[in-house]
Amino acid sequence: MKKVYTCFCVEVIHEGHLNIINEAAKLGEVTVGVLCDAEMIRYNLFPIKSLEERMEMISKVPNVKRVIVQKSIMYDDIFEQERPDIVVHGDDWRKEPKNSIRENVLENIEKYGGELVEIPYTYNDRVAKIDRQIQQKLAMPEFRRARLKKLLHLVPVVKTIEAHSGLTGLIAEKTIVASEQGLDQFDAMWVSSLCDSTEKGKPDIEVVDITSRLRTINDIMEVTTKPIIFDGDTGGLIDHFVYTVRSLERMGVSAIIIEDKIGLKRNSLFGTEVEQEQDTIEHFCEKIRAGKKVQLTSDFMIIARVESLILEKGMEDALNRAKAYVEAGADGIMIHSRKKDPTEILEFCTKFREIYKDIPLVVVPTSYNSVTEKELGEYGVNVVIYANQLIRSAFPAMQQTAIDILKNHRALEVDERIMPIKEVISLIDTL
Ligand code: SPV
Ligand code: MG
Repeated sequence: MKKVYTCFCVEVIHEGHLNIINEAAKLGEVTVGVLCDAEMIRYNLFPIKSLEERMEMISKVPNVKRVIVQKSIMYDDIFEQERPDIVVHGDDWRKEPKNSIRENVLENIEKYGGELVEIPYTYNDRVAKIDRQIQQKLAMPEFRRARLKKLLHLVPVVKTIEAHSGLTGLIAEKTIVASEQGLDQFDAMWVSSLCDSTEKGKPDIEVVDITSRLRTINDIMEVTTKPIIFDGDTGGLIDHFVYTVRSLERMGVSAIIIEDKIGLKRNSLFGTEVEQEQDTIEHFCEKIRAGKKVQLTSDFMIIARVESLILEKGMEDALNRAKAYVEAGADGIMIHSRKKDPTEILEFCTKFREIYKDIPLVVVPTSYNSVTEKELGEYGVNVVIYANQLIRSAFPAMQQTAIDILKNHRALEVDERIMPIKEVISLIDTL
């Protein structure tokens, strides 16, 4: 009997999967590799069922002889371990970025021998409906809200990118790249006060009211499934903050980050160039406690943002405040800096981790942007937020196009570098 291998990263078994297994069984004895959770996430498939449940589901399918865990989306370990005679896969992996997995299989076949058999992919209304049902489940508030806490256990660093509209939400949701190590994508979205305000042509001073901010979140939620971390600025008055917590939690937002400033809030990247007042530890702790008291689920997180380094109050102040906020019930700490190099952030992380091993740490490497996610992870960072790069890339591109049309009195000159209309209209899926 030939050893036939196929990998599954699915939540339900539909007729297309059964077809692949049945075809594989005609070629020999079938082993199915079930992709582990961490790799499912990198593949942009957040697991709804646990690994054990997925393995059990597949082991019940007729014609499956063995079920094993596949630990990487790439097949190197599988070839080394299993030496399959035949790898079977649906033929839907020829386009980017999935083609890198296909190439990896072909490279391994060249190295170890074997054969690749591709089965025509089944796509019909029934299969499409199942795909849509899974997407819908992922988008439901209960599931989306809980996803951030799950991610904190599943990935080394939660890679988070800002979204300020449905369109940027789609970019955060769907962008996926391939490298030799496998596939990669963003894990979560940051609804930045800076970008949400900028998008509306307003300064980042809490002038965009909460109703409007919630509408932005709703636009993003309509077209995405990934978890949302909301930039709650100062959180406002405590009496108002509790309502914000309730609204966000009900919508399915996973976390709010509030910063320890009071009065007219200005963007942190101004630092001490403008007047900004830090809240007292006592008052800010009261706000955290009030928020924690009203939330109804254990999934929602209130993360406290320490502005001591931004306001040049020193490392000791930053650490004291972080400790006080954790003791008041904060589910995580965000530490911010506007220095060009990450030294003070890394020092804070090292010292914080000496006290708290597990409290999530969040950073926003806008100024100190040479540091990598991996390096930050090694210092105990759990969430890295790319807070404003999408709006900063869109704005100059749009501005240049406006300038060029004005200069040329026509749009011909800009046409080459802008997205073809055909692509724009097919960018958005219809139901
Ligand atoms: C935001 O994105 O709005 C933030 C991060 O709060 S920062 O702009 O760096 O203050
Ligand atoms: Mg902000």
